[in-house]
Amino acid sequence: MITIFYSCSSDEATDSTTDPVTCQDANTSIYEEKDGLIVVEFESIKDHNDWTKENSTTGFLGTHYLVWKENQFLNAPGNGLLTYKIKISNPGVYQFIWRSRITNGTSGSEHNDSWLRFSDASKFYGKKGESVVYPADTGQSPTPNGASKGGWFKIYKSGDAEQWKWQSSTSDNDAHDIFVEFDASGIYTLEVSARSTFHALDRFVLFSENITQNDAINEIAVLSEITCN
Ligand SMILES: [Ca+2]
Repeated sequence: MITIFYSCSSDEATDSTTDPVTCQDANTSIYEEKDGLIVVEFESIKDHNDWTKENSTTGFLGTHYLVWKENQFLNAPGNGLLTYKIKISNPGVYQFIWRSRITNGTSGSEHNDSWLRFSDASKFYGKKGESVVYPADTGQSPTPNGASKGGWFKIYKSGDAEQWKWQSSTSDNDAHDIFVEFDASGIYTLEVSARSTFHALDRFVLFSENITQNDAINEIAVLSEITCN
C-alpha cells in the first residue's frame, strides 16, 4: 500500500494526515527524506511548467507521469523547469535514479533523456567504478561524453523503448550512475529540465548507502511526506 501524507503547517494550522491538502504556493512544497530515502512521483509537483501530465501510456506508478511535448532543448538546459525541494535530515551520499520511458517510436536511443541538476548540493557527480565525471561549467573535471552545460547533466536511459525503466545514466556510451552529497541537514533543490521530446518521467528516488537500490525502487515504497514551508 502506498501512503502519502500531505500536511501544511503555518503558525496557526495543525498538521493533517487525513485531509489531502496541497501547498497553497507551489514553491513551498518540501519532500522529506526519511531514513535515507526520498521517493517522489514526478506528477506530484504543482507547477509542471509546460510538461504534459498524462496517464495514457500504461505501466506508470502513482496517478500520472510528466512528458515533454514542446521543442527540444538538446544543448540548452533550464527550459521546462521542474523544481523539487527536498529536506535532508540524514546528510551523506545519495544515489539518484528516475523511472522513465520513451513515448514515441521504437528506437531506444531517441526521446530517452532529460536534464538534471543539484545546484546547491555539496557534490553532484557521475560514477562508474573508479571513474567520476562532473557536470560542465562547474570548474570540475573530467566532464561527461556528450551534452552537459551550466552544471546540468544529460540523464538518459538505454534499452527497449517500450518499457518503463529505472535508470539514470550520464556520459554517452560510458554510463555513469548519478550521486549527490549533502554535507549538512537542510533543504536542497533538485531541478529537472526538458531536453528530448516525448521523454516521460514517472517517479524518482534518492537513497543513501544504508538503503538497497531494490528497496528504493520498489513500487510499494512509501512516498516521501510533503510538507509546506
Ligand atoms: Ca508517476
